[in-house]
Amino acid sequence: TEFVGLYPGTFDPVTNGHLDVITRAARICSRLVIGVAINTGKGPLFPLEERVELVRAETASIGERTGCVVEVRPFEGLLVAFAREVGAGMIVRGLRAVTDFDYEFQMTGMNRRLDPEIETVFLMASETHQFISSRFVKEIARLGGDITSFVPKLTLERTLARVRSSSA
Ligand code: COD
Repeated sequence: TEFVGLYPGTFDPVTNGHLDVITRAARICSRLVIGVAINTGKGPLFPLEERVELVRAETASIGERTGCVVEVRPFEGLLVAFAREVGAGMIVRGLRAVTDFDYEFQMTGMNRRLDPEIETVFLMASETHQFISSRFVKEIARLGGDITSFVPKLTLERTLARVRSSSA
């Protein structure tokens, strides 16, 4: 039987922390949909199309390595509605230290109220990737710091290009 998971996020940009969670999720799902949210509220550095393109490129080999069918799709609107649309019974979230807890706790509770049949599960990244956040990756890049160990290769190039063009 199919076991479909949905991993939603802003992915602005995708980091090694996200890839770690995606790899773990791919090992426990037969199909994994990675939902890239429009999320205009966060004022993203990358337009939606490029966030989708980067997540696609950086996750291309994960499906082959795990045997899971990995799909990357943009979405707008309610997360639980998108989960239903793609047939996912499980929402996957990554959990970092205590700071993530309050936000994730509220989100899980609200989503459960909206659709009690969809479970949210939390996965932890490895110790090397646990502390990475898209927000700090962008800040460090803007300030001229080295982000090579935080993001995959194509994303690194694109982030540096974006930061350069936005400060010019
Ligand atoms: N280690 C482990 N996990 C990590 C790491 C790391 N280093 N970095 C990120 N993660 C996890 C995050 O905790 C999160 O679970 C996931 O990876 C994605 O992270 P982001 O930052 O790209 O995504 P978010 O948190 O901005 O995504 C928010 C959503 C888009 C899911 C949310 O806004 C949403 O559901 N929007 C749709 C509208 C909706 O339904 N709203 C009501 C919600 S109750």
